[in-house]
Amino acid sequence: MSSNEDPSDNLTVTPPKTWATGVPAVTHALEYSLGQTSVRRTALTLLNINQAKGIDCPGCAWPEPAPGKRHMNEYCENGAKHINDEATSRRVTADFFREHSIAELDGKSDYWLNQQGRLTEPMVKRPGATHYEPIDWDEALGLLARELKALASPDEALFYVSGRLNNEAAFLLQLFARAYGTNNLPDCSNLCHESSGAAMQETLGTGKGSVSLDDIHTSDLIFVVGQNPGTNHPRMLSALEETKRNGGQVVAVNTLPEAGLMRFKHPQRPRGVVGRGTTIADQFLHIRAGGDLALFQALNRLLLEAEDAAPGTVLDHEFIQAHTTGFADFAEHARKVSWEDIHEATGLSREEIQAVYERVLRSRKVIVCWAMGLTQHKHGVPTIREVVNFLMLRGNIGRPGAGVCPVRGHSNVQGDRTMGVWERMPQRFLDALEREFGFTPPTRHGLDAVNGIRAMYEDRAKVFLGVAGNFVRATPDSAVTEEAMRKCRLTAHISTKLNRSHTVCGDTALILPTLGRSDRDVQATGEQFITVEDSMSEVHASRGKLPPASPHLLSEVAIISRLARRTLGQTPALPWEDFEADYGTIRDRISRVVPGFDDFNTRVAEPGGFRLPNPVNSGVFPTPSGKAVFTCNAFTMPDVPKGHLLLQTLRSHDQWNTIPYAPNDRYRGIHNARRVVLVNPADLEALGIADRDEVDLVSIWRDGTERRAENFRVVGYPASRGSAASYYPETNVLVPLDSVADISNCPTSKGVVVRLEPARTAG
Ligand SMILES: Nc1nc2c(c(=O)[nH]1)N[C@H]1C(S)=C(S)[C@@H](COP(=O)(O)OP(=O)(O)OC[C@H]3O[C@@H](n4cnc5c(=O)[nH]c(N)nc54)[C@H](O)[C@@H]3O)O[C@H]1N2
Ligand SMILES: Nc1nc2c(c(=O)[nH]1)N[C@H]1C(S)=C(S)[C@@H](COP(=O)(O)OP(=O)(O)OC[C@H]3O[C@@H](n4cnc5c(=O)[nH]c(N)nc54)[C@H](O)[C@@H]3O)O[C@H]1N2
Ligand code: SF4
Ligand SMILES: [Mo]
Repeated sequence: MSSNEDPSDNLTVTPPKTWATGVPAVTHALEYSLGQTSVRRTALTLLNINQAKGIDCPGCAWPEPAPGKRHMNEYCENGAKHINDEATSRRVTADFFREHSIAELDGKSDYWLNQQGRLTEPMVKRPGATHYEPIDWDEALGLLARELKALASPDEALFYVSGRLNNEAAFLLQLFARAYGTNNLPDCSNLCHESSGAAMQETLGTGKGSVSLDDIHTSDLIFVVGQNPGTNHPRMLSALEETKRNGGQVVAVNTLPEAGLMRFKHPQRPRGVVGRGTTIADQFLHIRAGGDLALFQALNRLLLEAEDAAPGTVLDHEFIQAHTTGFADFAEHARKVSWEDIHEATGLSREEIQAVYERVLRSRKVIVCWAMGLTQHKHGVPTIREVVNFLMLRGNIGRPGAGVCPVRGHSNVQGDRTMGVWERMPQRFLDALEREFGFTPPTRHGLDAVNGIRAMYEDRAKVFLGVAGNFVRATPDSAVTEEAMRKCRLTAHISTKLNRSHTVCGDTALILPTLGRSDRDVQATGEQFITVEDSMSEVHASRGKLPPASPHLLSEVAIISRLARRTLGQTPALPWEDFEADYGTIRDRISRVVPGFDDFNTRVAEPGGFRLPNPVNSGVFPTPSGKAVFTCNAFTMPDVPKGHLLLQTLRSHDQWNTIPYAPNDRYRGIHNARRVVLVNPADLEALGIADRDEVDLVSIWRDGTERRAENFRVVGYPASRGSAASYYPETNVLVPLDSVADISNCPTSKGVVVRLEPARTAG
């Protein structure tokens, strides 16, 4: 893949930062925004972002404070970059596709493709053609409908959704897929928080987090585990600052000493501009990669032993008795874990763990927040189950200031699931669809992202429709995935910007350009708004403010409605035309199908919207037994042969998922290069590799296939011993398709066994 990258190997390295945000953040945000668009459009987007009647930030899923408590600038550096990357004034036109063949575009970097600007009209690549050519909407959707109808079975089609898609369009897409006859609805959650959902569904009976922003503010102790909020959820730092101001404490657990976990300078407060800022982590645990299960098991053992020594003083027996099952087996299991193994797995000393444990004992209200550092490991699900055990021991579920907090990625990734985008929606949801729309949805579970790739590779799936993402670059084993896509009869993408999924395509390919969050959306009945659900289950409206990027764009709702009509026909039960004309009619349907959405149209009109109830906060655990479940989680350590490292593939500060904005990672001190691998200097010495050596990353896997990512610069960095870190998506080529988390099937993007070899070719 090296030909796809920018020749930007002008790597300079500065010491990692020990604080996040502050004034440089504002400067960088404005620099990127003004590089994309005018002062006027930048001002329009930034004044409206995250305001009660404005545009929901298209970045991450961190919630906004209640309407009365919002700042005038309720956004972060990266939120400003994300929205102006969409609001860019640059345009990709039919001329552009005439000038550049698909092969030529495929040779360009992900960065370059994105920098070309907004897509402006529908395009088609016909079988055997070398270029995309213009096609009108009618013909494009007719073509797609014809291909869908020609399949031997609806299960030969895949409908991929990423978390930028709004609720209304997501509801329609799953409705269309199921009315057409398949549950093949892979989504970006399959690659992201699937392990969280799997672990919490089993133990708590619900896949969603239980805490609100108020809980964060009033908690006594917050764990931030396997997460880099300074880059990926920047306004979480303002929330943690408030926790600290209210006397709460923070423990950060990470394989890297991320700047945002250390100290935060609020860019919009005088103290943040001139002062030293706020210390975020009271204690930092520099854990070994994959060691978190052992850490929480160790804390659980200490709590159980303390209870043995002074019965009735440590555990919340009332909670355990009233609301849980499986305690005795769990306790017996957790008591057996040995300190030797814990030390080996975590790299932490007994004293460090003891100090955390004492903080836990002093705290009445504890929250654990986590993200990809837990979910994308082979034992991600058991690790999160052990986190649930830990919280339940002292009754830290379902009361104010306490609970589980999986911090979601995309702004509406949680909402898309609520709307039914999941290959295995429960039967009660399918029954509700049947009651409302009068057809019987298929009950056989559909394909997730990894199984979808297998199906395309093995010619079992032939038509792929992707909405709001970049499937080819988001998924593992790039060589395999690319071949799988190229085998399809038809690949189609509803997108705002050009990306690799448009250049790696099937026999026929369609680019269906659409409105973004920031664009005004006017339909037959007038101006429309859409809705989203954030990481804390707050549902609210978002209204685009800018003139659409092109007069030829259709909204996602319009594209999906028209496609559905072309494929299935318009019936009184499925009035696609009405849905397109008035999104309020979609919300009426949602209110009758999806629990918690009664009176949707009225309630979402309130400033700030409404919060979906989480049953665990009312002491209800919708598991089969009606109780929360303690689990026994086998103690696992990643198996890394001598001379190898456990590589994590993560985000730099200057990218949105598969899309790099610039080759910089300011907080980690990496400038002008993305093909770098961060390794502990002591590991480098043991491996006989020098700082700045040029290496290939070679991943080893049981199938014997050699997966290689070429020409990376080694940077000595305080990564925990035995681990390494490189950016995604350049390293996806190294993640074997079969290397997935147990139970959740999430690719192990944070646990890839690699060795560093001297570069085969000069970069
Ligand atoms: N600016 C920006 N914001 C984003 C995104 C983006 O691309 N850019 N993406 C969005 C999306 S979709 C998501 S899912 C989130 C992702 O948010 P994060 O999960 O913060 O994203 P990653 O960059 O993958 O970082 C993983 C973190 O886990 C740590 N880690 C890795 N392995 C381990 C381990 O074994 N144990 C522990 N304790 N820590 C470990 C890494 O050092 C790193 O700090 O961000 C969202 N927000
Ligand atoms: N190795 C490795 N792989 C990973 C990860 C990792 O940490 N390591 N993280 C995984 C995670 S957590 C996730 S969530 C996935 C992300 O995977 P995806 O969500 O599939 O990827 P994105 O990069 O967010 O998709 C970007 C594209 O979305 C389109 N887009 C943007 N806004 C809109 C919009 O409003 N409407 C429409 N229709 N299109 C829009 C644009 O065309 C843009 O090019 O990647 C996963 N892959
Ligand atoms: S924290 Fe997330 S949602 Fe908030 S402004 Fe930043 S990127 Fe947007
Ligand atoms: Mo994600």
